[in-house]
Parts: sequence; C-alpha cells; structure tokens
Amino acid sequence: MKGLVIKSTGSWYRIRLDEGDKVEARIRGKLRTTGIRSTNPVAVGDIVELSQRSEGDWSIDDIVERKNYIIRKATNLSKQTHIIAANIDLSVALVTLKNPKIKFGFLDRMLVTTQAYGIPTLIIFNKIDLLTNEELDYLDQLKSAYGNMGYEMLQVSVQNGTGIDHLKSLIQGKTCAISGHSGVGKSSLLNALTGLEIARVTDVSDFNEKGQHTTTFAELYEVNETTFLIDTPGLKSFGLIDMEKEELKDFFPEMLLRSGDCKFHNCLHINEPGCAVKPAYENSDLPWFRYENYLHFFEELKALKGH
Ligand SMILES: Nc1nc2c(ncn2[C@@H]2O[C@H](COP(=O)(O)OP(=O)(O)O)[C@@H](O)[C@H]2O)c(=O)[nH]1
Ligand SMILES: [Mg+2]
Ligand SMILES: [Zn+2]
Repeated sequence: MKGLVIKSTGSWYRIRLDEGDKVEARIRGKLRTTGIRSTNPVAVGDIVELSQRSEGDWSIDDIVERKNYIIRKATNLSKQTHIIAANIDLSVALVTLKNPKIKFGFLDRMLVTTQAYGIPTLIIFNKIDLLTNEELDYLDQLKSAYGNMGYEMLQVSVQNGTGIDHLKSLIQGKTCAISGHSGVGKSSLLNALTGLEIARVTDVSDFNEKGQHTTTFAELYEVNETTFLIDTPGLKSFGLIDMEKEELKDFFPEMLLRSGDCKFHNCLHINEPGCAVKPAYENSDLPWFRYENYLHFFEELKALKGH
C-alpha cells in the first residue's frame, strides 16, 4: 500500500493513506539507499510503500523515487544533509513589506535555491492591509521588477481575506512548500487555507535552550484531497549547498537572460570586460540589491567550498 509522509520525528512517521486515513509507521529493514548522505532517510512529502505487520503496526518498506527534494546542511559544520521536504510542486515565499520589513537577502536566497532545484516559486506579499498608498506604489515597482525576472506574485491580506480565493486557485492540486521569516503570517495563512488551528503549535524554535541549532522537521497539512501545504521551518540555513559558485549566476534568471550578450561565455558578471549583465544593474534596469545579493552568495559559496 502507498502513503504520503505528512510528519516525521526521526524515529516514526505519520502517513496519510490514499483514502485519507492516517497511520503511524516505522522503518525496520534497510531502505534502498537514495544516494544522498542525509540524516533522515524519509522526508515529509515522500510517497512510501507500506505494509501492515499487525493491527496499528506499519512498516515503511520503500520510497517511491522523488521528483525533487530540498535539503540543508544538518549542522553548520557537517557534510551531512537533512532533507527538508520532497515532491514539491510549488514553493511559496511568504514576505511582507512591513511588520516585519522585507528581507531581500532571505527572499533572493530562497529564489536562487528553488531555481536551482527547478521548482516553480510564487512570491506572496502578505499584510497589504497595512500599506499606505505610497507603500502600495513601491509594492507595484517590486512586483514589476520580480515579474520581469519571471516570478509569479500575489498580494494578500490573511487578516481581511484579500487575495485568498485567488491563492486557493493557484495552489489547487499542488503540494506547496511554504517558507517565510517569523512574523510574516505563515501560521495565519496555514490556518486560513486548511481551516485548522495550527498556529503557534508549529512555531518550533530552531534553537534549543542551550542555543544550539536543532533539527526541526517540516510538516505537511491537507487543504483538500489533492492540495497540501508543507510548513518548512528553519530555512535561514537553506540551500546554496549543492552548487558551485560558477553556477550561481544561472539561478538569477535576469542574468541568464542577458548573459548571451557578455563578451565571454563563462562571464561571472563580476569584473570581466564586455559584461552585459553588471551594467544593467548599474544603470538601474535591474534592482541593485539583487546584484549585491549575488555577490554576497558568491562569496558565501567561495568560503563554503574553500576555493
Ligand atoms: N495586519 C495584518 N496582520 C496579520 C496578517 N496576517 C497575519 N497577521 C498578524 O501577524 C502576526 C504574526 O502572524 P503569524 O501567523 O503568527 O506569523 P508567523 O510567525 O509567520 O507564523 C500575528 O499577530 C497575526 O495576527 C495580515 O494580513 N494583516
Ligand atoms: Mg508561525
Ligand atoms: Zn557578464
């Protein structure tokens, strides 16, 4: 029998069977290795093959090949990875212009990562009820900037319901991974979309009492029979681990689009002569903060890989 992994604690898993029943299962034998050095063999979003050993006693026997998965380093130093979630159709980046103020570093990191995984991304601006006309104008500029890069965007207010029906139509039939900084309204949005009261319960901190980084697990919620939301905590240390610094430029769609006009085919758009990309940022055709984030991530990858 097949089932969808909706929760993982590391030792047991909650599984949604095809008819919607939930069971708990354990891994007993050795699972076919996936070739990833991860701390968790099975992740939320995985489709698994199950067998029932006795009443209420289920075993995970196999993992159906993943369409994709997102990972992060298990700890800051280790080479091991932690699979955050698998089989994602849409990545949703939840941000707010204010309360809290948008962090472009976080947004662009997410966008680069999902671009690298080939997962479509929807950027949702929440709390638009709080915005003045001036701020709404600024939002329009931002939307057109990211829109020109090819990203899909939506503005909503979870509080007064603006845009929520539209959002429901965009996610229908999909498994969506939702991430956002604390305070942007992720729990409120999960509640609004699932009709459940899951707020706060899932607000697990990324750090334990000693301030050590702990592994927090994603959790999957059901909107309807075919639509699922995965709450992905701890995405600050998300991504950028699986790529070479020379590849990074390809995950900035606006760079990729213009790179054919650079003098050198392997131009990194940093200080090469005849670069067609850097000038587009310098003369404000493209937002400068995107370029700053590119340089920032580039340095980060350089440090990470040690060359
Ligand atoms: N004004 C306004 N407040 C919101 C909206 N959505 C959520 N909030 C509030 O923002 C705060 C943080 O929300 P929460 O869902 O806990 O955010 P999380 O940390 O991302 O899970 C709460 O006080 C919510 O009531 C919105 O659309 N407009
Ligand atoms: Mg929350
Ligand atoms: Zn260039």
